[in-house]
Amino acid sequence: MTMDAQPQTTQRLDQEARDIMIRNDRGGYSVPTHGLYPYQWNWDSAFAAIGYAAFDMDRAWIELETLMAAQWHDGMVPHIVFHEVDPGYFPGPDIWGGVGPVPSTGISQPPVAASMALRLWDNDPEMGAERFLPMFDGFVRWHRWFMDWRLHDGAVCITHPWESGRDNTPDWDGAMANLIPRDLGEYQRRDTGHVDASMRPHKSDYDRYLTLVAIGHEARWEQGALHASWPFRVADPTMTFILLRAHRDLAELGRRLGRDVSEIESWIPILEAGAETLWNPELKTYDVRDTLSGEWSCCVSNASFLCWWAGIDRAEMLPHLRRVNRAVRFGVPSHDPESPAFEAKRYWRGPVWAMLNMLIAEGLDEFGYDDGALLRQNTARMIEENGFAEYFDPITGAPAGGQNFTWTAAIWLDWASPRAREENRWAG
Ligand code: 9WN
Repeated sequence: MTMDAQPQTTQRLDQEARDIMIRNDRGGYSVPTHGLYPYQWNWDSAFAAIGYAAFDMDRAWIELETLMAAQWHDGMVPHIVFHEVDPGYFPGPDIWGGVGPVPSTGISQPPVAASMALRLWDNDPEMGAERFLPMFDGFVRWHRWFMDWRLHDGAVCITHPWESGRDNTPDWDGAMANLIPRDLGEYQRRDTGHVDASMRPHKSDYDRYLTLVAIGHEARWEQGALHASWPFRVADPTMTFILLRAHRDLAELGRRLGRDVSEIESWIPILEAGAETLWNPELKTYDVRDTLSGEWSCCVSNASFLCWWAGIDRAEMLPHLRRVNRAVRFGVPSHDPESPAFEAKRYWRGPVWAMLNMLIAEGLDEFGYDDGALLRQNTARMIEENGFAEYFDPITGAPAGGQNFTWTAAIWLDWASPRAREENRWAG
């Protein structure tokens, strides 16, 4: 762990981060990066909003408003909103067949948006009520959609690896192996035209991703029909911890607006109990469980460490965090470096993701652990040395995936930059 950057370095990186966000702004929504991801992604937008808040508060709110405008009739807020068709990304709107008001995918993504909205309000006390009030009911309906369609023993499940945002983590290797892919014929991936294939999921993963999309599309994404027969259903700490925190933050937003928050409050103990069903007693960690086979994944991932963000402090987790971080130069690796499945450059099978670091660190701060401040410094150094990459090799820090990435720039502006820590009351 290292000292903070010099003021000139901070100024230069603050400017660079703002420039990236402005370049990735498509007018009302941000793309995660030019080329590789040409649409609006759900949790990327939530993080983008807090990045904008560092220099353009109005634009920050607009990011969330545009996302919520894509909400489906059943309450779901989609994982990708296809505002303008771009052949550079596959699978596009025709393959997904989303049935919302704007072309979109048929699954959701980790609902960090309410937590980021609370952060916007704290940053913008004068306009917070006015900007959030029109969105409040939509947020409640979205959170209710998770409670209606994604719970298993109180833990939140994903129905597609893309729903968790951690596409190819070893956490679902078992569930993916049990999923029989369809014969999809020839299809052309676009991601490997932008990024080296060694940093991306395998074709066998894509065959399964697309199989799930085809099943959903055929059923017009009608949750009632899909629920019983869906062939991939995995209880996930990412979703469980992030939704639990988001319920707490949405309840706070509702209280500020003078709204009845009893329904939201009633969801909190359900997820608290659900989170404990993700405790793997042998490995002594929060883990993923395949609800179809009942099997544990037996993985320590960066999502395991979101417990503090959710308000849960479990004694065994801190030694795990310190152990995995000791094994790398830049924490938190997305998969345990001591596991044979660890791959330093392959996407969610090892690399470090700055936005998960922020959630982990802030949770640690809230429980008074110095590890949060150390993680912030370590993340800042990783970005100073390696730029605003999509993700990073935890051993060398080498930038990986897409470059000039919106959420890395946003996390820098809101949290990792030494300037942010001085300006923002929430920074550790
Ligand atoms: C599929 C946009 C998204 C992130 C995800 C990340 C990656 C997409 C892909 O990019 O997923 O959703 O095509 O690989 O895994 O977390 O939201 O940045």
